[in-house]
Amino acid sequence: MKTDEQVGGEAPAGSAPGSRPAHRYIGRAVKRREDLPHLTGRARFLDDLTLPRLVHASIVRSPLAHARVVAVDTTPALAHPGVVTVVTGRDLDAAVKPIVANWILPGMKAPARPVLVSDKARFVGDAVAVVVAEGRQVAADAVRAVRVEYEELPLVTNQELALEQGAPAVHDDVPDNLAAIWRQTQGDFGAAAAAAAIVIRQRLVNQRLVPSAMEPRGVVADYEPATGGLTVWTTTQAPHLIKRFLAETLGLPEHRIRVVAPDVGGGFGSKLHFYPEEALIAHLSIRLGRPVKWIETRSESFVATNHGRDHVEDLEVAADANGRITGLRYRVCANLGAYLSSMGPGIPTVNFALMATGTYQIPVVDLEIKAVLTNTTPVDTYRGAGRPEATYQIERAMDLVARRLSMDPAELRRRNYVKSSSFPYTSAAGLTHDSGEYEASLERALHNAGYGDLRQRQAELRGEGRYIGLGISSYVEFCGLGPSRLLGLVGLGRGGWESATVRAHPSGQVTVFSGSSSHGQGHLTTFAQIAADQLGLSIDDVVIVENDTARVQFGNATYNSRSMPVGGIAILRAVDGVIAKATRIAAHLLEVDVADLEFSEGRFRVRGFLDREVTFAAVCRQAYLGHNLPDGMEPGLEEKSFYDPSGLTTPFGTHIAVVEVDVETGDVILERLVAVDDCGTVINPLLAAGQVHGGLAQGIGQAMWEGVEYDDRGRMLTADFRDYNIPKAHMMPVIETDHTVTPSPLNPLGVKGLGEAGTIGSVPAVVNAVVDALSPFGIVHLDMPLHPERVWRAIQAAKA
Ligand code: MCN
Repeated sequence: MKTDEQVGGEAPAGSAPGSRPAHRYIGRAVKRREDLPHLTGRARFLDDLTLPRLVHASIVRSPLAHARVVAVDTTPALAHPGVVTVVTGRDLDAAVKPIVANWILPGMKAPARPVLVSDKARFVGDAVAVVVAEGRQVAADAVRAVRVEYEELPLVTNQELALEQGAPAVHDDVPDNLAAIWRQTQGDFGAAAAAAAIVIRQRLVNQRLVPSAMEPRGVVADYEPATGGLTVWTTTQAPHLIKRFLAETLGLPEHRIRVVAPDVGGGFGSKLHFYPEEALIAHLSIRLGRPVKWIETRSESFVATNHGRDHVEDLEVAADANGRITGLRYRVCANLGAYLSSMGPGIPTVNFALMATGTYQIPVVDLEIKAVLTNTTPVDTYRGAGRPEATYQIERAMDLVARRLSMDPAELRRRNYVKSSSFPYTSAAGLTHDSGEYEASLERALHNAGYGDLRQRQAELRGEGRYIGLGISSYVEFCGLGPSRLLGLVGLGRGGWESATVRAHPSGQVTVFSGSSSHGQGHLTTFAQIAADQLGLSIDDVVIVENDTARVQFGNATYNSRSMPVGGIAILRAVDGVIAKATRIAAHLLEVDVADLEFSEGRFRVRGFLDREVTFAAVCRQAYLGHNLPDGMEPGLEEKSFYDPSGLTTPFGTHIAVVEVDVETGDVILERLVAVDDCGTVINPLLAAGQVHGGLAQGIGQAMWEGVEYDDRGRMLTADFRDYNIPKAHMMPVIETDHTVTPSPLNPLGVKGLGEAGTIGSVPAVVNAVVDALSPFGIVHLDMPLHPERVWRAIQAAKA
């Protein structure tokens, strides 16, 4: 591990071709290149797009959580001036295939999702019909004129109730609502528990969350009948995957489809998946021969865009008298909503299970996870996707054990960490951790927080009737989903690679085409840092192109914080290919062997000769002139890579929360959040800190304020920002970020992902802090969100 001050040190100048040159940009706080268009109002979001003859779609959504669709009368809507057409589920059936999950678990029952329902609606917000009109407001008005006759059916929103005998079936072909069971065991938990000094049982709830991206979803589709070409602009994190799913769902030739993600205002995992609206709007454009636009309203977004989390977990943890954890048993019930979204089935099962033991060396794990269908909005990836839920489990478990043994929670963690000499380390949960320094991360966070002093202050303040609390959370997660073979083994129907093409122009400047798809992460800056350093160019000589399947070769997507550890390495490899060819051209021009050349700062020099050199730009020029190339070499200078990583990278860190609880009102004041994160080599500390800040806001939001509630008819009680409480700036604590650097051995840059660290580490830190503050009342656990009423009631109950 290196500390902050050592990050970004200069490598010796003048490296041989193929070795890593000096870092001029990597490790530096280069300002975001993508900000200027945003700050000057020149960014192009989906709704900025307009086309000749554009018509607007608005969707009729079910107001009922479970209902048979008896009849749909479109006549009054069609009579509206300006309405072009109204299409119902029955009109669609033959033309558009239903959407299927992309993550298929063994033995899974996978009911498909119709693009518009024709038989029954399965959640409030399910799409029943669509109105297309000349104007957006006309379409929205005409939606209200579509008369749908429903026969209301019994419903179930809670996953545990959905498993009870006689519960209403969300899908007739899954009568017990149980889509999948994931079981994993290592060792014998019964024996571990029998031999343990203590066994603690605790029920933990990871409530349902709304991802709340700043920009709701939207789609514009434009079909050109003369060529059969279809262009779809969509607010997605995964344009290349959407292209494939569009072809499969609409039965179109994939090579005639172009998908573009314009500027996208955040996604947090919710814009990763193929949604019915993408198929629907594309189909409407084909049907009408006109471009069609659909923009999700904020109210629609609350019900129609995927939710996250929604786990109920029964935890058992066994430990010896010295605080060594000897076994874990989890019984989890996960709510997947009314349909299996693309990655939905794998998040609470595979993703969660791999993280079950956290940063600790725990020999015995016994997991059973039930993935359940209910009459609610589908649940899929939300920043962290399974890893926050698992971290919450294990980090609450650590505090519960520490409390029972009257041990300091920091000390308990020290006793259980995977030791730094043990890497690569394969946990009992089956995850190989590539590198780590868990104890060092803790010590740094304790130091930054001033832990010892805070504990002293806590004791003093208690004497004055004031209750401050300290919460620690040490997390590890996995990033850079791959390799492809692993994804195949766990049933995820896509590759684990990422692609890049590096095109050197005759002038010596470079365009990099990446299959990743930035939607706020700053790839135009960080990817350019990587390419510019490797080529010895100014960052101004590098342009990054993403998000357009017609311009970029192929790609996967931006998710699982994979862009740096997978997409970044694809760029590095393609750059290596360009340098290798350029070196051969340079050797030819200088009439020396390739081995006699060294490449640095954009120049090929003959070793030992100060005046014998040729610039990268001159080589590029010659590559395209083709006048003087080595025999048999093709002109041009462009290379590509489909980089498939050899394993997962495992970033880690420690977050410490400091709270004060007003025991009269139950109000929690989150005073400080101290975060020490380790994502290996940091490409850009400024953007990295921004990523951590954003993630912390969402993690703190879950711990303190956010949560979806349904009424007994399956209607969301928290379906707008008055009732669904995301953190505002003034609600945020002082955030203190720092990092350690433990490079990944799996890639030449030593990078790991970072985009989700904030949501993964912070949630249990905050909950642990509040429970710690209230420990004098005998409170050992509180469910999230920790709003004042819940905290106050717990205090009253404890006092009683
Ligand atoms: N970074 C770095 N050094 C590293 C790793 C990352 O400097 N070793 C910085 C870079 O600025 C990089 C950014 O962090 O551009 C994110 O890189 P990475 O961790 O590889 O994550 P991805 O680019 O693949 O982004 C996905 C991740 C996920 S999964 C969610 S969810 C998420 C997130 O990123 N959603 C976001 N961050 C988001 N940020 C914004 N603004 N909006 C979202 O929707």
